[in-house]
Amino acid sequence: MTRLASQLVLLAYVSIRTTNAAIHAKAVLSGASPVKGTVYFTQESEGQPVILTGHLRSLSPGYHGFHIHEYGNLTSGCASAGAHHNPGSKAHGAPSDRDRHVGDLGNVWADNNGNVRINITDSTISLQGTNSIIGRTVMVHDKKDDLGKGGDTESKMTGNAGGRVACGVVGLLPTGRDSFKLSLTVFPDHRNR
Ligand SMILES: [Cu+2]
Ligand SMILES: [Zn+2]
Repeated sequence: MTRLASQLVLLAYVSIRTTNAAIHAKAVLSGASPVKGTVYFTQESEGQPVILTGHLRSLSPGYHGFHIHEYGNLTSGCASAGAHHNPGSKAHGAPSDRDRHVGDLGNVWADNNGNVRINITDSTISLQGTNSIIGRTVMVHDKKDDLGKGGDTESKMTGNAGGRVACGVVGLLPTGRDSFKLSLTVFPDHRNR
C-alpha cells in the first residue's frame, strides 16, 4: 500500500471512530420484594466513564449494596444472576478501590420514604469491550455493602450486603438524542410521586 493510501485508510478509520454516538442502556428493576426502579446508563465513548441515573422506590431507609452481577439470567428471579461481575478475579471492594470487582458500585442511599435517586459516575464498568455490562444484571441488596472492609471472608466476596431485593438486566437503548430525552423525563415523573 502506498503511503497516501495508508493515510486515507487511517483517516477513514479515525473519522468512523470519532463519529460513534454515545451508548445508552437501561435496566428496569423488580423482584420478590415491592422494590422497583429504573436505571439509565450513558457512555460517551469507549474509555470514558459510565454515568448512571435513575430511581428506586420502596426500599428500607438507609444504605443498600448496589452491584452489577455477571449474568442476565433472571429465570429464578434475582437469584440466578450469578455473582458480582468479576472478569479479573479480584476481591470485592469499594468503587474507588483499585482491587475491586468490575461490578462493585458501592451503595445507594434511600431516604425515609424509601426513595433512591441514583447519580453515579464510574470509570471501571463500560458499555462496550472487556468490562461491558450489557446483558448483565444490576442488583440492589437488602443491606449495606461493607465495601470489603468487614474483616471476614464474606466481606471480600459480597460485602455482606444480604438478600437480593430487586434486579434488572442491562439492555441497549437506541443511540442518539431520543434515548437521552427519555432518560431526562424520568426525574420530573419521580418527583411528583
Ligand atoms: Cu450484589
Ligand atoms: Zn463485589
